[in-house]
Amino acid sequence: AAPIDPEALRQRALAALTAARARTATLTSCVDDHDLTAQHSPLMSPLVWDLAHIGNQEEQWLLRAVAGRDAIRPEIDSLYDAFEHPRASRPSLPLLSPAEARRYAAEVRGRALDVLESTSLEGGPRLLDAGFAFGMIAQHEQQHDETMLITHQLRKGPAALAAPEPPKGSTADLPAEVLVPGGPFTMGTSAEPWALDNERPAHHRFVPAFHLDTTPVTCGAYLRFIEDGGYTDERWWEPKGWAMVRQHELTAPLFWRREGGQWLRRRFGVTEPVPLDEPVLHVSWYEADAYARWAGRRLPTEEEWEKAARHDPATGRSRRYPWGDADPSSEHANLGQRHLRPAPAGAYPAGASPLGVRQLIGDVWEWTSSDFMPYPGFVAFPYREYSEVFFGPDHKVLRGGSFAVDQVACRGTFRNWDLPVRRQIFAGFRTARDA
Ligand code: AVJ
Ligand code: FE
Repeated sequence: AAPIDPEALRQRALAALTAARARTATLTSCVDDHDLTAQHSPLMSPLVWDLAHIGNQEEQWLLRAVAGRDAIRPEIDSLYDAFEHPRASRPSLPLLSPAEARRYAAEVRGRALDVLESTSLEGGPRLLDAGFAFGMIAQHEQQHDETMLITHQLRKGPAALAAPEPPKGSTADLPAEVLVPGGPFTMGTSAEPWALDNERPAHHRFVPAFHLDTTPVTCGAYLRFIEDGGYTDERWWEPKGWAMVRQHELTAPLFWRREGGQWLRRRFGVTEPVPLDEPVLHVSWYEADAYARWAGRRLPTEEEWEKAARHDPATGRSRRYPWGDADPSSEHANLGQRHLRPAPAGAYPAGASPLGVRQLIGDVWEWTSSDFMPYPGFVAFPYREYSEVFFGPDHKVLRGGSFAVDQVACRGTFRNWDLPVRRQIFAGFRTARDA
């Protein structure tokens, strides 16, 4: 790939940081101070914690690590260290108030932009190469913007956020599944300048032929699983998933409820009939896995997902996105909290892969069958706590990003992970079968 002009990189970093802060501002100004400091779920931090944590990470990496500055408020570091305090305990910490957190994040940002202006993005230390540290911090803020949107979804009370409807879509003229031919492909990347450590390095994998759903599984399809007694039939469930279903008496995805013979779901403070043509959302890995088994299918592996998303059969090359190497536009994918819900299955024809797979990027995170493991040649960078400490059989990989993810933190190689019991994240799935 051609080297990127340093001035263009600087502009790209500035744009990514600015977009992230605009989203953070919306998510932390649409509710009052009570809602910013309250704990809306033991699974989540108070919104004001995310806000100051965003500023603190930016200070640690852009002001201290890159520019060698002293800490602005060294006494707050431990409050905003995600490993020191579990989420449920964060409301009882002496956190910065909403006004203090805003002031702190703004002060850090002002100084960080000075650093961006005065720092060379060519060569130099690896942390700065191609503006990596700035890209990493923009991604970090956008990841917390997704986390904060999850907190908003868990918050009781009337809607505080609004967005236009996503584009329409239909599966009427689409095949149910696509055959991905067997053969090698290049997984991961060594070229994408802002790719995080767990996406690296590029390496070859042989993937046998398989069939993959053209679109994510819809609420309508998932409803057939429910109505066929899926939640009461132990045959479909992994033992730990079955135990979860029994213990919590699960009968449907999170935020669904049945009333007067109708399935309703609550979405950002608004209750509506379950939209049958929309990808199902708020299911755990265990539910996705059980649905797939009920359907006589299975979840795709992570490498199957990435091959479907990136492999170009015409050239044998792995591309950045299903549609090619171009950055995502609003024609390609439902990203960036532009719409606060997934688009119907079959939307975004311009975002299809060469084989015709739709909506791999955006809409809903897609559970894969794979454990979160390092690629051969993995090197933790720049800190072990981003990825390395999470590797192992406890976490399952999710791919493709949701409507809540910004494009800076979403690409064909991007890997997300979570515990298989998690349901509050914006996750759905699609299914596969051996060819
Ligand atoms: C990659 C989404 C699992 O939110 O725990 C944010 C991202 N890491 N701050 C998370 C992250 C540090 C991470 N996930
Ligand atoms: Fe973080």
